[in-house]
Amino acid sequence: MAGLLQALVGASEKAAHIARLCRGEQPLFQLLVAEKKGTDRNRRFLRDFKTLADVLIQEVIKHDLGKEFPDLRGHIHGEESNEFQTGQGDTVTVQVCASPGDTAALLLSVLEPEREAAELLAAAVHREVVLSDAELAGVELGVHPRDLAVWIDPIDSTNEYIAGREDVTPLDGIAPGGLRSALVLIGAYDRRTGSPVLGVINEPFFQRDPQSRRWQGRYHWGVAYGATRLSSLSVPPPRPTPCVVLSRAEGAAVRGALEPLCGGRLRFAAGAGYKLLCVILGLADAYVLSEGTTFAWDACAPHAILRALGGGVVALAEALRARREGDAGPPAELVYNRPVEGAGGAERWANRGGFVAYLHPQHLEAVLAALGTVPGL
Ligand code: 2IP
Ligand code: CA
Repeated sequence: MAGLLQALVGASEKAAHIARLCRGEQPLFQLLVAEKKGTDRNRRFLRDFKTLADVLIQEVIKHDLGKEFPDLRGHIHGEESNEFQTGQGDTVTVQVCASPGDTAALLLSVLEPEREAAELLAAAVHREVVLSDAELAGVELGVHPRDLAVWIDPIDSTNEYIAGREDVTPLDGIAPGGLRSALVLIGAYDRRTGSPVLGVINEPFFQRDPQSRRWQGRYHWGVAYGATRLSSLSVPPPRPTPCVVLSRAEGAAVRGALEPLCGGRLRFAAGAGYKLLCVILGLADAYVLSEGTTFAWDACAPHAILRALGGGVVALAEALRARREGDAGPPAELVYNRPVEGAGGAERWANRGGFVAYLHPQHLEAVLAALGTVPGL
């Protein structure tokens, strides 16, 4: 099916543009912040935020993909609900309207009295993205949209996006936090098997133009369908001693078990998507997460790219159980079409039991062996 991957990339470019626009308007940005409530709360954070940018970006992606590929309608899911609570306590359903004027009017009901900001945003929502990417234009896929569904994380690492630190120095190429870790993630999975098939990661804040000081982005994509493996990236070589990236929230037992394996090369970074990207780019050899604090929308797109490059994301608790039971076969990968039984809200789509993301199978095996003795895992 020609055009679907290009459409995902185009949607991610539009999303990245909106993400930059919202950060560019500092007084407006303050208005955009609303607190997450109830079951949508990610239990890790005491205060978790969603922004109008988040909600709007998700709706734009849904709208644009659904318009071009009607077979996908009803099968595009995301982290956010499109209900936005205004400072006055009203609920506004954020959506893309028929014209930029109508969209601006809807956005103004949230942003009042910032008319100019609402109009800027509406223009970005209705803008047509033209990609000039010859390699991407040449990709033709043998997969039909009616067999696929989509997970969107409109802005992963929302906390870093809101805090907006621009001066975080990378360590061996890995930024421990800051705007660099805010990413747009769009992944398509096979509706029947739940396997990730197409992935796009967009980095809206990749670097600043030295002259204009404006943020410039970049994107990466991957395809893993049947025997087809394609990516905008090539496979980085494995390090003899692996480098493992972790969340700062990871506990002492996991850190302690992995440290000897890495010869001290444990790295810490914000953002689930960003840590997965570090593995994709070869900045780390594995990303280990021991808890169910990420969701389908965090992992689907990066997972498709990892598969395109010969790696994967395996369910950690399940893999360790299988190894303990003497099963030495390839561990089960995460799937994206199966909600957690008995769970409600965001928890339905939690990656329960954690995961290991890797590029080279020998690193996966080494990580599983190191974690095999950790009590409670
Ligand atoms: C978050 C975000 C966090 C991550 C968490 C994700 O998504 O990526 O940074 O925690 O697991 O669900 P950590 O940084 O400790 O890995 P969002 O920002 O979209 O809520
Ligand atoms: Ca996320």
